[in-house]
Amino acid sequence: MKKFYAFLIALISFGTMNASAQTYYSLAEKPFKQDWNDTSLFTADNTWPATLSIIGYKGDRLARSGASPDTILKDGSKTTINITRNYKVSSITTGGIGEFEIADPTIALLGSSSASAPHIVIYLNTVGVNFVRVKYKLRDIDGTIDTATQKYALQYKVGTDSVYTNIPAAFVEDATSGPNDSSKVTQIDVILPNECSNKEKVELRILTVNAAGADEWVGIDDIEIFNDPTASVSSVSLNKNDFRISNINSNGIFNVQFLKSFEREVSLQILDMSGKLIVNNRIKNAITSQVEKVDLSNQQNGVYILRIQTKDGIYSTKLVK
Ligand SMILES: [Ca+2]
Ligand SMILES: [Ca+2]
Ligand SMILES: [Ca+2]
Ligand SMILES: [Ca+2]
Repeated sequence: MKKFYAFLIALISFGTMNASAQTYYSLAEKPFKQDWNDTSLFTADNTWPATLSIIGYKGDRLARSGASPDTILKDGSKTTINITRNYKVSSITTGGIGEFEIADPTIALLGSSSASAPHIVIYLNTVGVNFVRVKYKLRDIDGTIDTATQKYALQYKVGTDSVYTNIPAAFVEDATSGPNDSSKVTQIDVILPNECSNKEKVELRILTVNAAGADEWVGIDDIEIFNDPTASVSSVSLNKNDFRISNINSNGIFNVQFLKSFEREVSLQILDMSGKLIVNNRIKNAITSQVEKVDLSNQQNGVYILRIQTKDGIYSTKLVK
């Protein structure tokens, strides 16, 4: 019996050690950047150096074939850790995660029956950071005859959360072109929800699922994650002419009018300058001319941030009450 308890304790402490061994990259110190252009980062297959603060998983049995990755929220950290180094061509058909030493080096994911939901997890410490902005490129690097509808999702998990939360503005319906084409690049640019701010442990997951038919390799490249302290007008990726903001009375009632229609869900948020979320509206179908009222009449006079996130990017501006 004693032996059994000793074994249990050993198991528990091993589990704890394992978890704490991960390096949560401190964004307060400096921006996180990874372009994979150093082709000597990986020194062994299936090993992700702790200094990367990224681990790739095969996601074995995490999703059924053809599922949409935004619906897969289960943790995948018990699935196989995977990276195969030094690929030179995209004709490789082994599913999982590859390091490609091509003209612009990158890591890339390929779904398959065994790699049912390949993904990478980025480990972050956001203490001292109010606005976490995340940018990366999804690159079709697969110029073979293979062609699939290769969906991609971005998700987050905070602290001891057991499941991930999906970020609709970062969802991609198909990151690939083809057959016989590898030109498509999709730029993702989102600011994380406020619950990801000021946390010791934030896990970001970029995931695809084994698609119907022969999957295509998609690179996850030029990853940049940084503190965007004011989320100011200079950092927008949407055209300011897509919106008309009007202050309809001095009590802090504003109208936000959409001057174009947006596909999928749009989020409209108001934050104070400390990053606290005051208004969080999710708009299912934003259509041209639609008006959303924002009521700050119960708030103190001051400067607020209006942030609109769509699948096409972010629009952000200041509101003064
Ligand atoms: Ca690169
Ligand atoms: Ca290499
Ligand atoms: Ca392709
Ligand atoms: Ca497939």
